[in-house]
Amino acid sequence: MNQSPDLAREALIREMDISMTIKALSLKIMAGGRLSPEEGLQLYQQGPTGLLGMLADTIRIRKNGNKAYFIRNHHIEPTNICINKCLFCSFSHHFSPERWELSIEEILTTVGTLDDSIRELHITGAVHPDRDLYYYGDLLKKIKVLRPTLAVKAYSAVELDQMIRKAGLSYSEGITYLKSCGLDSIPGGGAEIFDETLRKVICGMKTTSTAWLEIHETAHRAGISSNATMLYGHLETPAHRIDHLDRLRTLQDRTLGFNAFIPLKFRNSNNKLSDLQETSPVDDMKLYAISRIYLDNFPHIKAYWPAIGKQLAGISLSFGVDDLDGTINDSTRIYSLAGAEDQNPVMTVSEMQDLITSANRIPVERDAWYNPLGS
Ligand code: V47
Repeated sequence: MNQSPDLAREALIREMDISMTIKALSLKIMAGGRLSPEEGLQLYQQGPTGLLGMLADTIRIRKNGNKAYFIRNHHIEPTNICINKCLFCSFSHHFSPERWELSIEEILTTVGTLDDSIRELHITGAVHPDRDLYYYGDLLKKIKVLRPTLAVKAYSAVELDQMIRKAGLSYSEGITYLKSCGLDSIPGGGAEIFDETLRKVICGMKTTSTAWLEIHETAHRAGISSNATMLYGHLETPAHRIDHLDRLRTLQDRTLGFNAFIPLKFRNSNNKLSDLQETSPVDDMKLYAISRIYLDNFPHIKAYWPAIGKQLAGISLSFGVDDLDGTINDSTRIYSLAGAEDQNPVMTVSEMQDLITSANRIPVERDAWYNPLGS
């Protein structure tokens, strides 16, 4: 008699040569249970990568079936001039040979050239000392006049923190204002690592962890959804990673406002942490898997392929990932400056579809809210 895939996987877990603790935790996940931070750390540190991949895959199927999403999108990075001095950053002008500052007119010229099939504009960059809330609000308004149906995902919590505080407003007032200008959602950048001691070391001048979480919570309550990220592979420990995931899961329990979690692999070129070795692909996949397992209330786990390369992004579809971000069209510099494989990140739609199909998933083009688009 044919067993259901879940029963077959449970039987396999019972047969595996692993400790009783890891077996019990694995069966708990198969039964739909939630891991405590201690259990999450145990499974992450002691569970074999293949087992974690299988558990993550089970959760992925339950949440998203065999679909793997992608979006046609474009990035705008308005400036690389930054008040922060993060050790991992290869983007800000302190370390880059060139500094840039796009004017609103220059950004609008780019937006005007975008093909109608582009669904989402991702605007993020550095924290410029002179630009303010009204400048960025004005930019949103003008984009919406030019392209009313283009979804705008803009300004990380770090950028929002600076512009809203500078305007003397509360987070709620600032976000409500930006929403009235056309803000649709918020990207997940600036989360880095939430542990306060380590955060002080790698990005001590940046928005605090508490403020990052508060800004996202405020946005969710204002009807603006967002993403979450974690920068991993620098000085953090497995316990720091689980702590980061736990703070996100706790917030998501309250608001359900996060769409996707995106693990961001630290790349070591052209920054103050360049002597650190990068994580191995196996470490990367194990982290993707534990993220899918631990964040049981996040609908999507996204692989940002410019950060890890196309090949590994394809493999990540077997470690809990159901979203490959976008076509991008060579519009971001954050990862090329940090030494990523694709110095000019572009993925055509057919390349994306082939990558997804070759991982035995069904490619689904989506809009900014994960609604599938008609084929
Ligand atoms: O916050 C900076 C990271 C982030 C490096 O929400 C680095 O859909 C690795 O948040 N090595 C910005 N990472 C990018 C970001 C993002 C990207 C794609 C999609 C979304 C989304 C958000 O990039 C920063 C930081 O964590 N970063 N420097 C580096 N050397």
